[in-house]
Amino acid sequence: MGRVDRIAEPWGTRTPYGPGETWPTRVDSHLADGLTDEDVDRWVQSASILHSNGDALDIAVKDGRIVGVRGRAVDRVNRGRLDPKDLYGWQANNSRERLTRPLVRRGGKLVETDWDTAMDLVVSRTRELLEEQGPSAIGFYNTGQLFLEDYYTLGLIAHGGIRTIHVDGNTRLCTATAAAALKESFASDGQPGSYADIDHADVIALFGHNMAETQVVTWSRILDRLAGPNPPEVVCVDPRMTPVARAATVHLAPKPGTNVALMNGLLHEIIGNGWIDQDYLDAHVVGFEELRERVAEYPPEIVAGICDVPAERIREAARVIGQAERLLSTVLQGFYQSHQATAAAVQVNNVHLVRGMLGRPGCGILQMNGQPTAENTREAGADGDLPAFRNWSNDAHVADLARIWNVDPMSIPHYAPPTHIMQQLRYLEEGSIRMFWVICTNPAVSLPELRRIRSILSQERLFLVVQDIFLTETAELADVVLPAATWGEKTGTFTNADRTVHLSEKAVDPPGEARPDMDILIDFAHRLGLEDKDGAPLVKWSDPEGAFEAWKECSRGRPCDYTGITYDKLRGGSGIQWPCTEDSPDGTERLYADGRFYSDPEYCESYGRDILTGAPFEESDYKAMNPDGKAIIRAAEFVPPHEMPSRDRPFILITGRTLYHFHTRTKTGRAPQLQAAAPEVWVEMSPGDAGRLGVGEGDLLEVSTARGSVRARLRISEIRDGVLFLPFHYGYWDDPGAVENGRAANELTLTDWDPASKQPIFKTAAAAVRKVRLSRRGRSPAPTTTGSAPATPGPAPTRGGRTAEVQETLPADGGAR
Ligand SMILES: Nc1nc2c(c(=O)[nH]1)N[C@H]1C(S)=C(S)[C@@H](COP(=O)(O)OP(=O)(O)OC[C@H]3O[C@@H](n4cnc5c(=O)[nH]c(N)nc54)[C@H](O)[C@@H]3O)O[C@H]1N2
Ligand SMILES: Nc1nc2c(c(=O)[nH]1)N[C@H]1C(S)=C(S)[C@@H](COP(=O)(O)OP(=O)(O)OC[C@H]3O[C@@H](n4cnc5c(=O)[nH]c(N)nc54)[C@H](O)[C@@H]3O)O[C@H]1N2
Ligand SMILES: [Mo]
Repeated sequence: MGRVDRIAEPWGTRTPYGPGETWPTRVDSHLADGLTDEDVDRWVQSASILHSNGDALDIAVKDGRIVGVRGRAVDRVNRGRLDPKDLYGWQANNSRERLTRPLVRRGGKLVETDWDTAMDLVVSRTRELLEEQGPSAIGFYNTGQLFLEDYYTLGLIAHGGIRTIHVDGNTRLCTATAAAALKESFASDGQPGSYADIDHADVIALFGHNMAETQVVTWSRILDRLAGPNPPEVVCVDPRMTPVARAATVHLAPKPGTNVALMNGLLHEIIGNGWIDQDYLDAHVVGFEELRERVAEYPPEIVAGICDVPAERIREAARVIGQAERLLSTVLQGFYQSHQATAAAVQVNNVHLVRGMLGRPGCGILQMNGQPTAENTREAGADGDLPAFRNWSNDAHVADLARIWNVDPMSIPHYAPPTHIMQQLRYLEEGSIRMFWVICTNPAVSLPELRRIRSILSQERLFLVVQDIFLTETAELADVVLPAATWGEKTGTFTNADRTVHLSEKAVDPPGEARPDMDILIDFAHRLGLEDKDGAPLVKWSDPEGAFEAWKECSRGRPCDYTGITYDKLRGGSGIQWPCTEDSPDGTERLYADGRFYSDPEYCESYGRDILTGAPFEESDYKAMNPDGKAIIRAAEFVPPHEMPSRDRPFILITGRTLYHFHTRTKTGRAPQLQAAAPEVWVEMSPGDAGRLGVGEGDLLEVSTARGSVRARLRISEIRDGVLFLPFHYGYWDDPGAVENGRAANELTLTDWDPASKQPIFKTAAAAVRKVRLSRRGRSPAPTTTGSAPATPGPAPTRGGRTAEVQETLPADGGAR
């Protein structure tokens, strides 16, 4: 039993273990200052909501308020551990700045009102638009942070009730590429691997994934393997010296935007050296010849020139991956948020297919999620796809969904692909979308090219509805603001990146008149009078468990089959991995264990796309590949990023995260320990570049691109030369004055996306740097414990102090098992 400052030591105490052993437990808990376990009235089961890891926890309640959290030792995902955002982030629930009443715009200002007034306004505007312009005047933009039950309700209302094709989630910015890459390779979404693969792998490769900061607990699992006997080798592909890079056996730091060339180089070596499983390829895969021919054009010397990585290092990485016996790969935003996102992510799948490394312990692919419930956005169809991975271009799938919803198949829009958010923005700009309902996302900070976003969202002719828990930068622009209840204040389920479903129970009442998102949506549907084809209410449930039971029927027989799960089964024990059915009542650890894929043309979620142009394939093209039950290899050539550095803008700008904050900081910015650890935006630059520019630690710099500029203090870090990094967490809600000089990284990013997944490019832009002011004390607000660690010691180490102390209970203390 020990107390650890988890701001200073985010990964906590090591519990080493060896290959094939069970990861030991370590129970982390943090309570409000001065409280002990004895003070807690009750513990309520839940899971974390500030990343996709799915760490199971119990919420501590005292006097009707949340007062802390404790990890759940019984859970397969975290075995008791929690990350700093979860340990301290719950404090935001109790913030006095929570929205407690609906707001409507009157005379240019947002004023408080009652629910009837606000909802009647939304309903009457919806009705008008449906009559005047039809369903395509209405767009929904939601999130990866609601619960499964919310999404399924939203998908039904938007697709089956309003009948608009303009539905997307912020998952477009997040995991659209994960979904796209899985659809290309395996003909359906669905995470093949399991976190338990970490226990068995002898090589773990992380592609554009700073897991140490973004899935902190899963990284602790890798650190525990690294600290134990027979540790795995780690390969890291990231232009920054992240904690992952520091722990790596081989670190490749490519020029941003060159991932496809790098992957082709690795595949060139793997195939050239015969590190392939020909039997697996013959039995389970189509398309290998095309890949062999394509990657023949990418010997390490050529790739070294494109990526600016030594050829020998590429060979070394290929050797480690090629000779692995149990390879686990993870992929995230360094690959997904770039111009060839799907093409690059698919090459990681290809490595596993050519090596026959899927479906066995230690052999897994994690095309990661980012947000806590992004998986459910995709499953339930709130990202625009049809629920339960149904194929919108397969009429039989549409008819089947219509049967479940009891609507006419023709009323479910499927004449074209769902409108992704970047296209919706265009329609908003042109004025064909007139009502835009934003739920649980903050686009005025998180979308690219903010000047444009602000101008689109503040148009007079647009009716903007924002459903949030705080008055965000986006809510400030709304015509109606609906106050939501959130995690801890409502019940529901959600699914993490390795398909583990958790139940999160209501622990406390929401503040004021705030209401659960699902209740708001159902209220809207009833007020609008949405009906099924027999005139009964379209939405037939009124509580979360009712929604879950309805969803189970929708998922029956599909890859994400939930029919074997009940709320009761999720209570008390561990989360459960789908598919979970009568035949697999304990869930399914790994997909594709039998080498059979979901690619039967009648069953598959997608007929695929050209991964370079995004053009969808027809059913006949797909059938011609003969993929029935087999996985599909798709090769891709490298294409340079669209915006390259120039004389005027010589740097490549990348953006991303720090361990201590979540996105636009509406929650973590209100948790004192987290906010203090990373209080203000900074910019990272290499020692070489700083020397050439004559700037030093803490100097105030202006970073500018063709879109705008941002002022940030300098941290000289071990990022590669020629590259700048900005965290994207810092908007304007806690510093409105900063708009003038720019503080949000997305002032700088560009309106452009991957043609296949439509995921925007947040990880390459050409930028210039100018010195604004020298720092007297040489202080930068960047954390020292993370990817932003200083290149040379000096800056004061990031510490949390007494209020950041966390109780860690180790197996040796007894009781934690
Ligand atoms: N602490 C924290 N954790 C989070 C979140 C958070 O906001 N804060 N958000 C959650 C969400 S929604 C998401 S999506 C995930 C994101 O998790 P990650 O993808 O791990 O996070 P990022 O910082 O966006 O990007 C990862 C890395 O990509 C690298 N990179 C940039 N350009 C390139 C490139 O061209 N090639 C390669 N190979 N790498 C590149 C960056 O240097 C960065 O270290 O995190 C989740 N977890
Ligand atoms: N430059 C740059 N931009 C990026 C990225 C990047 O790496 N670089 N990453 C992208 C990625 S991967 C992501 S996921 C997005 C994230 O971008 P956003 O989704 O815009 O970020 P959040 O701050 O998580 O916004 C969630 C909002 O929902 C509110 N909220 C929280 N809980 C609830 C609830 O229960 N109900 C309701 N109704 N509201 C709630 C919060 O207060 C907050 O305003 O950013 C993207 N933008
Ligand atoms: Mo994300």
